[in-house]
Amino acid sequence: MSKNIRNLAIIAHIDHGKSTLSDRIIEATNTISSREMEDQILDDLQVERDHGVTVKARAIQNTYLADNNEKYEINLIDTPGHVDFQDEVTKSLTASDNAILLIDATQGIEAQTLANLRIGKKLGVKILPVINKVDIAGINTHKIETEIKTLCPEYQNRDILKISAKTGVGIHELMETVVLNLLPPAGNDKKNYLLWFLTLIMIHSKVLFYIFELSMVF
Ligand SMILES: Nc1nc2c(ncn2[C@@H]2O[C@H](COP(=O)(O)OP(=O)(O)OP(=O)(O)O)[C@@H](O)[C@H]2O)c(=O)[nH]1
Ligand SMILES: [Mg+2]
Repeated sequence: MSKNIRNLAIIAHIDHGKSTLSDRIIEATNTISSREMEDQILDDLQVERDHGVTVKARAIQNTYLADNNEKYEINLIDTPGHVDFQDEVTKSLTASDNAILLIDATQGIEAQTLANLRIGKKLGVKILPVINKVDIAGINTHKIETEIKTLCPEYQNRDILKISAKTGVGIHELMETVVLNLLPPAGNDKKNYLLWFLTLIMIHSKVLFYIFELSMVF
């Protein structure tokens, strides 16, 4: 039943914490045991681990037991933030009904924040803006919140979620917001699954090409 499915991409400027947030979501859903868990676990290509940069979107299916005692399937895609890999973001958003737009509290709105938000809106994806890295001392989120509300007027009268993907602060509230406020897939279940898996195949088929490209870049 698609009512308890959330197809979700995490989008952001480079280094704003998408892969770290993916780790926390994987933990919150017990998808991978704590023994097997490691930082930025979805960045499994050697080149990604060497440089701390995501180059290839990754999808992972998680089951979340919400406070209302219902189970939700959270199909999560961690996308790259580097402008060279924007194609991956577009494909990921095509398969998603929702996107977490993650904003680093120390950096604010940046070029890829805006570019990815534009793609998401164009594709009709529901955007959930979230401010990350609130564990860092001395940050002031007021200006970022005002900017977010200008870019996403639907949040004008709502609090913007603030989290630390590193320490886990705010992750439970984020998970509950995902299941309560974000959208289930519209329409036919079989068609949705087909689209999801086709997108995964497309994403994975590009990996060899990216490894080749990166060997030229780094
Ligand atoms: N202090 C602090 N650091 C964080 C937080 N979230 C992520 N980081 C750090 O920020 C850096 C980048 O994190 P990533 O999760 O790799 O960022 P990303 O958005 O996936 O990066 P790309 O995929 O390359 O765009 C790492 O050093 C993380 O440890 C946070 O909440 N607080
Ligand atoms: Mg990443």
